[in-house]
Amino acid sequence: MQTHTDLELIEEIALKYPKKYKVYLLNDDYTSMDFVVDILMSIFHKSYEESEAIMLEVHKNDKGLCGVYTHEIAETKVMQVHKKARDNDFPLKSIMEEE
Ligand code: TYC
Repeated sequence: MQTHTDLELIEEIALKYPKKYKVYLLNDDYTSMDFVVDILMSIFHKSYEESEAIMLEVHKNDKGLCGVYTHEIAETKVMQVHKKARDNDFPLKSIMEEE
């Protein structure tokens, strides 16, 4: 009878449960509050109210969670934040961390 090798089992589990990554915004002294709210609505698809709450959380505590995604999507969100910030001359930073 055909049985699973350990490696096949690991691959099967990895396919079933892909790792997830938390994407955060970081505080700085120069990015405008309105711009951060716009980023949260346009890139992270948050409501205006939720965006304002996350922005204030970052402003007060230096870091705020914007969403949890697979690796490729998290990487894309971070890149989109950096591009939009750069295009608007703001130093806003975003980071991702394995969950
Ligand atoms: N601290 C900024 C200000 O006072 C606002 C801000 C909030 C900046 C969140 C970045 O991720 C951020 N204008």
